Amino acid sequence: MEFDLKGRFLKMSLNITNLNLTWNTRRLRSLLNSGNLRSTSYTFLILMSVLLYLCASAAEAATQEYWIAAEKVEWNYAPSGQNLIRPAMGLDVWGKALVYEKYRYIQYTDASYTTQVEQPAWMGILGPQLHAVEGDSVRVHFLNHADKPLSIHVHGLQYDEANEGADMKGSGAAVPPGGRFTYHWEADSDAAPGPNDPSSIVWLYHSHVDAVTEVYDGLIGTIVVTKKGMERAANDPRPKDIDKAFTTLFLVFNENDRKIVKSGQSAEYDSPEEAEEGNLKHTINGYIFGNLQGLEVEQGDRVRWYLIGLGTEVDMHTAHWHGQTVLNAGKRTDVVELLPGSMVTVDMTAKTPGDWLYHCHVADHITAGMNTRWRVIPKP
Ligand SMILES: [Cu+2]
Repeated sequence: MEFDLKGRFLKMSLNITNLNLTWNTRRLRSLLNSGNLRSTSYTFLILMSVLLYLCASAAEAATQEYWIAAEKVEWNYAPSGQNLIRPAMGLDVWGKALVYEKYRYIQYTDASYTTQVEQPAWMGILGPQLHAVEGDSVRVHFLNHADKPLSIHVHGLQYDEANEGADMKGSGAAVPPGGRFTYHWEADSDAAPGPNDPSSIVWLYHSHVDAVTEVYDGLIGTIVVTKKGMERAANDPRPKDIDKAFTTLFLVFNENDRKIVKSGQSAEYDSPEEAEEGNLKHTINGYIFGNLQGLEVEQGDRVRWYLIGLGTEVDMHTAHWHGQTVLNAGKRTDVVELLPGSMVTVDMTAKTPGDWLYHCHVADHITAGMNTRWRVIPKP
């Protein structure tokens, strides 16, 4: 079943206009017959204005279309096998097992689901970042390539119950293995940046059949909504007032009782307590101890950071940049608090060249490897 709030609205308007047209053609003829030319011109002008307005609205309303599959993957929390922040300390108990069975959202170019859309390295485990401009419709064609029912539930955008992707409401709430569903969302004004927001804001999407399990599976992505008029071009919904954007997810993946595919070093723990701790992967975008790579900007770049927090009670994170402050809803800081489910968008202009730490400021999380680097390359 397809449901499109905006499409329906436009169709209804056009139908009403058609009725008016019929009515007005008749009226026009009778007016012409009666010789009342002033009224005729007036009616004609109104009619043309309505038609022009409707054509303009139709041209502006874009539909952003995406093809996303859920797939089973092997995920390595530290592909380098090293602690890249403090090499001498190693990966400690968190390095005893590194590769786990996970699920991911993978973007494809079209309905054939044959050509994957490449993602930059810094996105890590995140699913594709979707984009829309305020007023756009979003259609996500979802194919479940995995082995259990999954869904896509989006935050922030407008949808009806059939497109909630959760709560056992219709076939979109649990797409079976091999099944497909097209989600219809509206990036209306309630999904767009508010008065204290920058020109674009970030929203989460994730699987919501068994939401807790599926977040730990890795089925997490984001959608960015740009304020109307701030898009780069008609075919580029990204905001035009920044040079670079990064999205970072702070999440302690709980791998206890999950399936380890391959042992990173030696999965033999000294005690059950150590095993339990070792299976808590304190990640930024699914990587620990500096294994998240590619957060690079040039000196002078206007950089936007979309920050996401997810998880449980241990997931009280404080994202901290060395070397640069950020503007958070008009307030200056270099630490941003993130609770599970948080979505925060902050801006900076990268001033000082350097190889800077970017880490969670919670003491236990620093020890467990929730850290990486972001680099400011000097302008030649
Ligand atoms: Cu933390």
